Amino acid sequence: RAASFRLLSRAAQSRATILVKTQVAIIGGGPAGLLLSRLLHLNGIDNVVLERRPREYVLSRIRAGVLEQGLVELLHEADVDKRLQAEGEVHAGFDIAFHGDVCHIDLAELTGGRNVVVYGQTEVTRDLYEALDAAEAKVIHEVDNVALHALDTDNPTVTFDLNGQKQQISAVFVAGCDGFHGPSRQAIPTSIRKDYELTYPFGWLGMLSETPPVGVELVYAGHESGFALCSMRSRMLSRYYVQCPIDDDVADWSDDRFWDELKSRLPTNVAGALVTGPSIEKSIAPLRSFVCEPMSWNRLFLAGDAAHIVPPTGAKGLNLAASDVYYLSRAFIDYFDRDNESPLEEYSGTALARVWKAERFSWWMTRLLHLFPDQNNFEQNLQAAEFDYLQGSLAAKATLAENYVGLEY
Ligand code: FAS
Ligand code: PHB
Repeated sequence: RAASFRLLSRAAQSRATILVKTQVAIIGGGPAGLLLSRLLHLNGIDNVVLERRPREYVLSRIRAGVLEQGLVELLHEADVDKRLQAEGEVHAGFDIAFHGDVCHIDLAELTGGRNVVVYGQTEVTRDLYEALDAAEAKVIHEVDNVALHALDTDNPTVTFDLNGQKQQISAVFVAGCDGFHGPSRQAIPTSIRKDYELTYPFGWLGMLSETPPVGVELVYAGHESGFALCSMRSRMLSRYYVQCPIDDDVADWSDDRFWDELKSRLPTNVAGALVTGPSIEKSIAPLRSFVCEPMSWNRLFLAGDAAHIVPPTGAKGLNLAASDVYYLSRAFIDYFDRDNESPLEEYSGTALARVWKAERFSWWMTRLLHLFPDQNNFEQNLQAAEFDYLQGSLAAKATLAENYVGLEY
C-alpha cells in the first residue's frame, strides 16, 4: 500500500479513499469486462468493474452481430443466454460474392455441423448487465482518470475519480478490458511492450434499419466499387455496411445514397430483393489490424480490444474478446482456488496464439473483398484468382468455414 501511495500526489493521498480491497479490478464495462466479471462472480472471485461511460451509452453502441459457437457456449456457462437461445438466429451458412459471382459457404457441412449465431453485441452486453445487477455485482459507471499503479508489486492499485472525488481500489490483479483507447495497454512499459499494426485505407459505413433482412443468411460482397455486407439483428432489423473512404463524413451519406451504393455492389438477385427504409443508426468505423505483445505484465492482464483489433470483415472482434476471457477467467480461478499460477503465466502466449490466427483470417477476408485504392492490375487479378480458387476448391471453402465458425479455444 505504501508503494501505491508513493505514486499519488500528496494532496491526492489525503483525499484518496480505499474503496474496496478486491481480488480482481476490471477496467472497462464492455463485453470483455462484463463477461469476465460474471464468470469470476460465479466462481466466488470478488471483482469490481470500472466503466468510463454511462450504461445507456455503452448500450447505445451498435457493433458486432455474429457469435462463434465458443462464445455462445461461454455465455451459457455464464448463465446469461436465455434471450440468446430464444432470439438468436442460428446460421449454418452465408454467401460470399465477388463482382457478381456468388459462392455459398455451407458452414455446417464444411465443419461437421458447427455454425454461428446472429445476435447483436448490444444484446449480449444488455444480458450481462442484467445478470450482474441481479447478483449485485460492483459495476461503477462514469469513472474518470483511471490510473494503474504498482503493477510490478504484490498489491497493485487503481485510482480513479468518481463524482469529483478520488477513489482507490487495492487488488491482487488488474484486468485491462478497456478497449483500444483505454489506459491499460499503456501501463505496460514500452521497453516491454511490442505493438504490431496494419491500418486499412478505408472504413465501413454501417446502417441499421427496421426493415426485413434481404435474405435468411449474410451476404459478403466484393465489387469494383468496394465492399458491401448484408447482415441483420432480427427478422425486422437489418444491418448493412458499405466500404467508404476513411475521411468520409457520415453526414454526407443520405439514406438514399447509402441504399443506391449498397444495391450497386450486390449481386443482381440480392439487390432486387433489398427492402429499403429509413436508417435508425448510421456510423463510420475505421478498419485496422492491431496486436499488443505481451498481453500481460506482472499483475496486469489485457483482454479484448485493449490488446488487439481486427477488421470486422471476419466477425472476430467480439469473438476474440470471448476467447481471451475464457482463458483469463480459468487462469484466475486456478490461481485463487488451486494456488496454481501456471495458467496466468501462460495466458499471454495461449491467447496470442488464437489472436494471431484470427488476425490472419480477418486480414485474408479483408484483402479478398475490399477495393484497395493503391492496388495495381496484378493485385486485382490476384483477388479474382483467390475467389476463383475458393469457388472451385472444397479445401478452400473448408478453410474459410472453419475459421469463420471459430477455431477451437
Ligand atoms: P469495448 O471497446 O467494447 O469495451 C471497452 C470498454 O472500456 C468501453 O465500454 C469503454 O467505455 C471502456 N473504457 C475505455 N477507456 C476507459 C477508461 N479509461 N476507464 C474506464 N473504462 C474505459 N466486431 C465484430 O466482430 N463485428 C463488428 O461488426 C464490429 N463492429 C465494430 C464497430 C465499431 C465502431 C467498433 C469500435 C468495434 C467493432 N467491432 C466489431 C469490434 C467490437 O465488437 C469489439 O471487438 C468488442 O467491443 C470488444 O469488446 P471489449 O474488448 O469489451 O472492448
Ligand atoms: C454485423 O452484423 O454487424 C456484422 C456481421 C458480420 C461481420 C461484421 C459485422 O463480418
